Amino acid sequence: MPANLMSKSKMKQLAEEASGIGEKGGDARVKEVTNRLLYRLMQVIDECDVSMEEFWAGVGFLAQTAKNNEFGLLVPGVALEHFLDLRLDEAEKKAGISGGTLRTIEGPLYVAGAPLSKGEARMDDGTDPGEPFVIEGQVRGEDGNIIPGAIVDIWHANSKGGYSFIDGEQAAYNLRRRIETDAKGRYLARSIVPNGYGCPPESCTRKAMTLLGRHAERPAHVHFFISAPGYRKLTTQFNFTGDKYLYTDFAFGTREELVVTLERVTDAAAIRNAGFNRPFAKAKFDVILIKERAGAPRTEVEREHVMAA
Ligand code: MBD
Ligand code: FE
Repeated sequence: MPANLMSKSKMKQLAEEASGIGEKGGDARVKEVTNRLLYRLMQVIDECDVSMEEFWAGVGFLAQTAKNNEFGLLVPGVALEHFLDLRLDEAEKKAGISGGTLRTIEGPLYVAGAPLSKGEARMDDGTDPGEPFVIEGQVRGEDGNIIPGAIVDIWHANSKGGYSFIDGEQAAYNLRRRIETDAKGRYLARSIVPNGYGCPPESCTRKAMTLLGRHAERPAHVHFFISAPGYRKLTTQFNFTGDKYLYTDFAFGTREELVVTLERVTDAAAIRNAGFNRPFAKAKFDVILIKERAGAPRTEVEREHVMAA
């Protein structure tokens, strides 16, 4: 069948009717977004001459993605989560907000309710054979003021690239901690160096990436939520210099300002001081928060989060 069989006005009329545009009831916001989505979808079907078989294969793919509870993975894979970040960056710029540590995607693997401690935390349960890791930094405001009592919520993968709760192989809340910054605004985490995450072999997301000629891997990264009273909540991550996938992250999370060079510590006294029994890696990740202000776009994102039992 040839492309462009349909007139624009016919597609427009059909999308409007299906979205209840002429009806009194319903939700105006839902109607508007549905109408625009449907009209564009009809256009794409017509322009690309999508066959019935292709259309239903697409429906089947989305159904399987939902069955796998995998939309949280597919969304960053097709750059939409990063796109939402870029829009929020622009909205902040428009509101006169600049400076502060850059945001980047939350991703689908956060688990709420991690253990909370003051100043420092040991994040791993001691069973991971990976390289010991110290993550430390200071939380400050845009004027350079230190922020004691900020909550630094950290989560990352193990040395196999797996997340506790999600992979079903690790203790509850392993590699997930909340640390309250000390009187000098500092936090310190003892952990193990994470490996990058790869989408599961049978996942719809990996299958989609393969069809797009892309890989389905993330570089190693450490996730953060940082919050403090009176400040804008920050969602971010850091990556490591030299990572194989640093600039081809399938989830578009890498930002140059958030790449940290790991320091390798081999000195015996320093190893003992850090509470380890072998050489370790150290990352310094300081954070600048922006003061909350009236009229600024929200950075606290309401989305579904699981809690480990
Ligand atoms: C991750 O660990 C992640 O952070 C994202 C965004 C997607 C998949 C796995
Ligand atoms: Fe992650």
